[in-house]
Amino acid sequence: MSTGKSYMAYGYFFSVVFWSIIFMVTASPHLFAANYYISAAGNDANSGLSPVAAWQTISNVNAHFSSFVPGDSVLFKRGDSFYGTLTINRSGTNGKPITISAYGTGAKPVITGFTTISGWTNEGGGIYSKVITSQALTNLVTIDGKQVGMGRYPDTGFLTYESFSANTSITDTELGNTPIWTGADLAIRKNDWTLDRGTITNHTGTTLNYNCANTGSTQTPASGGFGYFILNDLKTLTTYGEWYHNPGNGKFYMYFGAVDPLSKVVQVATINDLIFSTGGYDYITLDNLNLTGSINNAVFFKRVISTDINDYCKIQNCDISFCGKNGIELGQGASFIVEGTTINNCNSYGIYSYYASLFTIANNAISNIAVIPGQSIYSQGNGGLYFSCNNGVINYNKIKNTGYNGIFIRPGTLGTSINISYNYIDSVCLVLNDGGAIYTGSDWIGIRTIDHNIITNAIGNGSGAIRQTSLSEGIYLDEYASHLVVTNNTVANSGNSGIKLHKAHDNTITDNTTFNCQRGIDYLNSSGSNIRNISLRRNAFFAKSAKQYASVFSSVADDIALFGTADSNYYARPLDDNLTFSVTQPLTGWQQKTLATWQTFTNQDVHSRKSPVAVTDVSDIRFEFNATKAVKTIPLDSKYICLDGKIVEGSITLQPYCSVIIMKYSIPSAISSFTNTNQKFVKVFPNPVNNELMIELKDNNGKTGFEMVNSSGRSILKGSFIEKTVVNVSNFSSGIYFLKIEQGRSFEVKKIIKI
Ligand SMILES: [Ca+2]
Ligand SMILES: [Ca+2]
Repeated sequence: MSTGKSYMAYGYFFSVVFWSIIFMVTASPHLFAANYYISAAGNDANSGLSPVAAWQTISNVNAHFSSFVPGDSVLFKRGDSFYGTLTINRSGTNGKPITISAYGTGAKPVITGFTTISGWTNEGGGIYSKVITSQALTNLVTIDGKQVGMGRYPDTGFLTYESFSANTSITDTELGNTPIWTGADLAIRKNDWTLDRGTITNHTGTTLNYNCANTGSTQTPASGGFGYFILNDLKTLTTYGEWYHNPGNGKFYMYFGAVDPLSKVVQVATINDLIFSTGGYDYITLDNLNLTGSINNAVFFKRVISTDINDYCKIQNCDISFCGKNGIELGQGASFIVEGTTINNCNSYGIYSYYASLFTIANNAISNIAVIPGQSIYSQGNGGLYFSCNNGVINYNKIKNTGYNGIFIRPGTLGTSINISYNYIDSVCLVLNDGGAIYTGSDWIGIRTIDHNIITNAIGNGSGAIRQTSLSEGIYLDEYASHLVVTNNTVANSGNSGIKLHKAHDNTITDNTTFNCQRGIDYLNSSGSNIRNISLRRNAFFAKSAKQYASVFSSVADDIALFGTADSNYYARPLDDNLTFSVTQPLTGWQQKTLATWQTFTNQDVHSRKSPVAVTDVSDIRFEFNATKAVKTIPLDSKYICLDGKIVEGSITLQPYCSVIIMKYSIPSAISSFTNTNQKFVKVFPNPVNNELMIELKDNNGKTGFEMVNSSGRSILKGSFIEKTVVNVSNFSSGIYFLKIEQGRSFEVKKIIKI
């Protein structure tokens, strides 16, 4: 970058003149905690000990860092911006962390790795270039503050390879001899959940040889027929904003076409990591910083060896954005805390950690993670949070727009308690398939609790895959997932299922609601490992469309009835509340079942129910959720009925992280379908009534329920009869009541006046 040289010379000049002063400071470590101030208008020759004697540069902070003592604070001036990597190589202690924070007023101080490009060279053909100084090949570029992906061919979508050889070559019969793509990169979809990156080592005819040394992936494609595209090559620059960085000559190229490059602000990340702990330093706090523009991570606590851990590190109230790899990467550490922090526009993960324990991830907002296909340096995964962990809490986070999973939890070596609760996750699996908003697998020793999360729009993306349709789940307990308690969650609008169990065992699924998912609950035993000991109780699986299933059960063995226990669930599809179960097993093949035939088939779900009412107009179905910490009141435009039959009107209140499904409840003014379909006639008299109300249903031979509801929708009295009954209403206060007479799915409502 152009300012780099003068900056270096300046630093060198002062370092010669003032080195002895600095030496005195560093040579006699101070005993008491101090604040060090850094301002863009400061001077590295200053003491740094007050705002008027502020230092100026990150490199000067780095020069002093190893002499900091526990309790020291490094304070960057608000409103100012600093370029470079702050390197941590010193620990704080319990109660005396080393803190990197802000002073003054205004916007958070910015630590940036961005170089703003000026002085473009016109290369012709709409392409402009600039030699830049960068620590590595960049992986993050913005135009006017908006991220743009690396140049690619084709510009959108995928080419298709018909065949492959191991993890070394693909053959695409449509691929021509020219241009020669040797040296370019390959983004290769190997299966539903993997978009790998490789380097093309040879292009001959229709075959591309490649290696995935950079991602380290050894995965071979699942089959021919998946997609790929080419990137990281100057020849791919054909549409506005596409870029290529040639690390060999340092040239950065961008395609502008007819657009004037001077009219655009182009920023290129040229620093690997912005806050970098070399590994094994404890009690570090990052507070109120704006970290933006890294080739790799904004914050990187490196794991050097298994014992070299980063304990008690804390990141709070920071804004992290535009990271070529992860927002935060924690190699290993205990008692790791990230709170009140925003993380946006990262190519791999918002927060990525392996070997984390006793961590807390709370009240963060994480969005636009790994949404540019092929831009991640990981072969798979890529999403909001990734934790390979032992103990931890993930709550009150908002995660929105992720390429793959929202939250991906893997058990650590101990596998003790993990609590994922009160998170709001929206729009996941925007690039890949076969993932979920909350995804986990593997046997687990402790308990994983997934509680009170709100999940919407697990979309799923099949482009470049053979299966083009969505395979995206709200809560996904994948292979061997065990000892999970999934409770009080809401999942709406999943491309595939609300809750999916794939070869999972020993799990408890209670009090969850799924709405408008292709499959409400989905059990899949795809191979030998059986699903067992699943307790499924008090959930509501609500299919909004007649094309959706409330539940889907598939097994390669005839063991569906052995999957576990189930009861007191709602399997509701009010538009067509009949064959709401899809059941597939070898013995009987694929069958659709009603709740009744499902009950007979499994001997489960004895007290489970369908929708209390039928719905003909889908707009009469209303789904509301509350993904905030405050109680929410929702005004109602009419009377509605809840799944449990309760009538609500005026308004309803929703507790935090809860949801409700209600259906418009119009009281029929005349005789309902009951009379029409059953050719029966209900007689209710006298009306108006004073003491005793007679209800008669001639030639009736089945048990028929009745319910008296007052004018505000409250149920007053319930009972049943066969041909006739007498209801004593003498204690009722005067007014209007509704008498609902119900047999199976048919019902009739009569208006009764009590005098
Ligand atoms: Ca092809
Ligand atoms: Ca292109």
